[in-house]
Amino acid sequence: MQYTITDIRTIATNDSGSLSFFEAERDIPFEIKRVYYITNVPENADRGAHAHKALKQLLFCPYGEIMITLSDGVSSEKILLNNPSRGILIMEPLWRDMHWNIANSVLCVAASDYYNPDDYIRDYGAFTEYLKKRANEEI
Ligand code: T46
Repeated sequence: MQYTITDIRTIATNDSGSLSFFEAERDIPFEIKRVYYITNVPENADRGAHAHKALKQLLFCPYGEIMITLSDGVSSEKILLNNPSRGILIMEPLWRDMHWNIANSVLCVAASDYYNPDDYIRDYGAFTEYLKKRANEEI
C-alpha cells in the first residue's frame, strides 16, 4: 500500500501544551500549495469516498480521533489518527474513507497542489479502472 505513517515533530512543554510542525520539502517530500482542514463534524460521520489522481497529501489530526481507511483497489488498511504527532503521507492514488470516531475531531491536509475537481475520482469502479490504465501506461 502506497502510504507512509510519518512522525510530526512535536515539542512539549511541561504545563502549557505541545507544538507540532513540519516543513515543506524537508519533512515532507513536496512543496505545499494548499492547506485545508475539516471541522464541526458530528460523531460517526463519514466523509471521503474518493481518490486523487495526482495530488500528494499529508493528513493529520491535531485534535480528536478519525479512522482513515485507504484502499489501493486490491486491499484496504485502516489507520487511526488520534495523535497530533502522527501523519499519513499519501504519494499515490489511494481511495480514502474517513470516519469521525469523536465529534469535532479536526482533519488537516497539507497538499501538493491547488484545488482541482478534475483530480478527484469519486466512483470506486472508475478508480479501479484508472489504476489498471495507469499500470498499463507505466509498462
Ligand atoms: C481529501 C480529504 C481528506 C473546495 O472548494 N476547495 C478545496 O480545496 C477542497 C479540499 C474542497 N473544496 C470543496 C469541494 C466540495 O464542494 O469543498 C467541498 C467538500 O469537499 P469534499 O466533499 O471533497 O470533502 P471530503 O472531506 O470528502 O474530502 C476532503 C478533500 O476534498 C480531499 O482532497 O483528500 O478531505
